Amino acid sequence: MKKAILIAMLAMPMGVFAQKSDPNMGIIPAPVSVTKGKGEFKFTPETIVLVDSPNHKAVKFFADYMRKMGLATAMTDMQTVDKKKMSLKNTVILNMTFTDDIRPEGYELRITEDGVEIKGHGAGMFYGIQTLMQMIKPGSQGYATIPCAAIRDFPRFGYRGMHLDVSRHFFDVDFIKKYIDLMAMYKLNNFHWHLSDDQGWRVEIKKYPKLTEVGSKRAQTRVGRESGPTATGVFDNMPHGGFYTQEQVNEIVSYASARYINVVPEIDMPAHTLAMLAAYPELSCDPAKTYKVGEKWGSYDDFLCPTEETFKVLYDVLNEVMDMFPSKYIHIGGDECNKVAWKRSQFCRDLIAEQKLMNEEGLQSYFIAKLAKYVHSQGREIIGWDEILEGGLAPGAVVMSWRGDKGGIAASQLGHDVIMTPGSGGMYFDHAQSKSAMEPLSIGGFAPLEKTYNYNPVPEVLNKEQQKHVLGVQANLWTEYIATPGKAEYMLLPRMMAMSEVNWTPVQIRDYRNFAEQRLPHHLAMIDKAGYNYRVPVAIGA
Ligand code: TNX
Repeated sequence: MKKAILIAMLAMPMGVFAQKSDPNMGIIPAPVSVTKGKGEFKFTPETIVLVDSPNHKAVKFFADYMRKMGLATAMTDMQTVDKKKMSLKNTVILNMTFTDDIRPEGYELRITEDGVEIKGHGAGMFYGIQTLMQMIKPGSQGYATIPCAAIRDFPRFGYRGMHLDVSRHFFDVDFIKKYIDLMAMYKLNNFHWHLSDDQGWRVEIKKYPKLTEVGSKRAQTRVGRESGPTATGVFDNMPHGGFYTQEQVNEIVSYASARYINVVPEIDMPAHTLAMLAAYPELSCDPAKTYKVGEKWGSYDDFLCPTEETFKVLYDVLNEVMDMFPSKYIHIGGDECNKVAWKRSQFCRDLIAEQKLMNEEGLQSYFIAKLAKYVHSQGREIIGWDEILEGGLAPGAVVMSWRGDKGGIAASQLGHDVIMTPGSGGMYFDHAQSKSAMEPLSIGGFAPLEKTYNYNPVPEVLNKEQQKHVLGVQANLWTEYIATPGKAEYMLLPRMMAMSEVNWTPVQIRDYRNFAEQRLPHHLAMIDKAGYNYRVPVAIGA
């Protein structure tokens, strides 16, 4: 049934989707302002592409894309042409040295029958190119058409994030690049890479080789649900592992940077650290115990002990992480610490008394504050999950609000920046997309496309000043029940497109029907052609 709909859809000519009645001309995320023109620009082998900054990375990206599409041969440096002699007909101009006032990351795109011009600096130029790419209708070799329009555009939020958990299941470098490609298409600019957790440590740290030698491998994985009527308690008997070398990390960081995407690394602490303890038990509160990399999901009672020795190791690890990742933000986790190991530990009880902390919550806050202080001393800022509010926020900490909006609200009222990523707001892409029995196994929770689309990231209770602390929105893809690239893409798409619109498009323009009925089919066809898996929304509301 689903397949039949998809085939029928893909069989339709692309033009059908960019109908006249669609005010957004098929573009996702919908631009700030679109004025449709008459007619179209015809791209031919004679079309000249004029650029004022030939070495700029956005230009290089465009050149690559055009080559792949079999269009335009070369980018011509504007300085080298005599403008007086040249007719401006049949040209595409990428203009980065203009004086008009364009918002950060914004662009202007004009398409007439005579030519195309994009104005924008850096990221803005890149996003103008992304929009243009969505509008190009390929013809035969060397030919294409683009409908006439004038578009002015800029994002609603500066932090537009997509997360991926590579600890519960490892995904290789090729997949990470494919993931980043999608983010670029939808104008997302922060890739949150969840590199460590109980079930696997995934990044090479030269000073502590056992983190990957031991911590990146688990002997088996428990399959099926953890609890409830379908819980199995059965293990698959299959070793699972993998990690990224520092070289591979550098490759990913520069691949992302060429697409104006910053990579935010996460080293989750103090809990979710069983893989670390398996490698270095001396970092735990009970070093005599032996620890195994986690083989089942959920939380564990063992995690890092806040000794000076532990902090020394963590600072070393963070040093290597900061060398690999130029990101202003370093994510230190902070979630789901049940404090059990600390309650059992005499050392922790003494530390609580010595530091005059209230209790274990105070200890969590002490722990995060020390990490924050260190990261700040290196000129970076920390992000933590909303549990870092408990026992007091570290100065300058940015909060990721995942347990609803309340953490985000509290943090912005305290004057801290926040990133909204609530499970209850449709931002957990490990949740099921429909209630159909056909959906693959997922962690539980329900996040249909429309819910993601309609999420409001700026709660009304915040006043104007507090609202400014909402840096943007992120969706998370936790991979307990996602073991393959195909399933990851299925869970990601098309919800990521809806999330991109929450991040980019002014609220007044957001319109779910227009998104789902008039624009989405064109995008599903595009990603299908690019080789991605995705869920086909059967009908509106499905
Ligand atoms: C909660 S979100 C977690 C993750 C799980 C996720 C599953 C967060 C900070 N912690 O460890 O993978 O739920 O949805």
